[in-house]
Amino acid sequence: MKMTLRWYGPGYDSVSLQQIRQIPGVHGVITTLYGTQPGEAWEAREIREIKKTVEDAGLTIAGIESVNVSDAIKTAGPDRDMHIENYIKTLQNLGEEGIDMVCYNFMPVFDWTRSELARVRADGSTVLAYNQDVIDKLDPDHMKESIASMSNGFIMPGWEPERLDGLKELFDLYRDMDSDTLFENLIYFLKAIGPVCEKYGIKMAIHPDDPAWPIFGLPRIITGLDSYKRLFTALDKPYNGITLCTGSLGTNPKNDLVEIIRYAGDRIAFAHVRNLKYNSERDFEEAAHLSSDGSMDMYAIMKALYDVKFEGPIRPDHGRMIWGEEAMPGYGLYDRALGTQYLLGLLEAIGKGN
Ligand code: DNO
Repeated sequence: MKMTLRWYGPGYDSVSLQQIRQIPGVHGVITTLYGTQPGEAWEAREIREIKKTVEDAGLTIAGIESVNVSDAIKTAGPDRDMHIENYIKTLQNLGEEGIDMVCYNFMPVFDWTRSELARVRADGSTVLAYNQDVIDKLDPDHMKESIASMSNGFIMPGWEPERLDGLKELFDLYRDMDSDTLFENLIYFLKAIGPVCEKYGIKMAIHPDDPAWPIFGLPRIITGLDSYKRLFTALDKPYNGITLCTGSLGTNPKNDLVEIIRYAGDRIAFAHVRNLKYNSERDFEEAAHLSSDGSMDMYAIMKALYDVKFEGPIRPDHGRMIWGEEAMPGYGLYDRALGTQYLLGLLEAIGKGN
């Protein structure tokens, strides 16, 4: 496994590459061209530039999170094939630079969803949290204001201001869509990008829906073991891989993460490993990576990844905000750095014990 940290790129991230370089065992970053819009092609020049910036700091790009898929592709809108052509160009340009793991999601309208971005825990740290009653009362027409007041001034992935401006239109696009149609659109997309993925050895790593159940009446298709069975049956190709995100799949306590890891095996192209604490059936909050701080067994998760011989990039995920740090919610330096050391410690012990 290659331990990495997500880095949003120059101008977007409060964490520097120089800081990341000093975290023991972290040699790669997961990054993106944050300013690009879904549907447009990434220019070779821009990819080379960010690659050089990362390499000049003594690190490598271990993968991209994300090349976002446009709503036209997700809804089979009029621009679908043009956007797919652009996606293929992007993959080709990434492939030419030796980048071979691309994380993406197929969630309608919203990427991940939380009801709070800074819930205070007993130790004074703050974390992202989710309460179903709050979500049920949220008015999509006023989300822009709610998000702006919660995000410390950072633009968050999937919640870009221009996206929040067009929410009503976006909801309309998905209004009559059922999950079967959304799934068909996913397979259409994956089949179309197959040749370029195979040419460059690129693994596509679909991110699960977060939370792992339908919200705001929108369809959801990647929520647990059955979704993966359906996905791999519909397109049985090595490039059709997944991002094993414990924090997203784990929002549903019925998901057995170890069972999912064992089933998905070498289709796991990327791993996001973090812990959650369930407070009730309708409420959870994010926790430190340490098992005893939340509800998950991180040893069992790391052991399962080790057993399936997972060799791809892995990263700690959302961290708590601690020690007075001001950063994008979930993406500060300190708690994620602690997370890397804990996960690497588990791995060392697992490796030596085998
Ligand atoms: C949130 C992330 C997601 C993820 C995308 C992948 O912090 O886990 O934004 O990057 O869903 O496309």
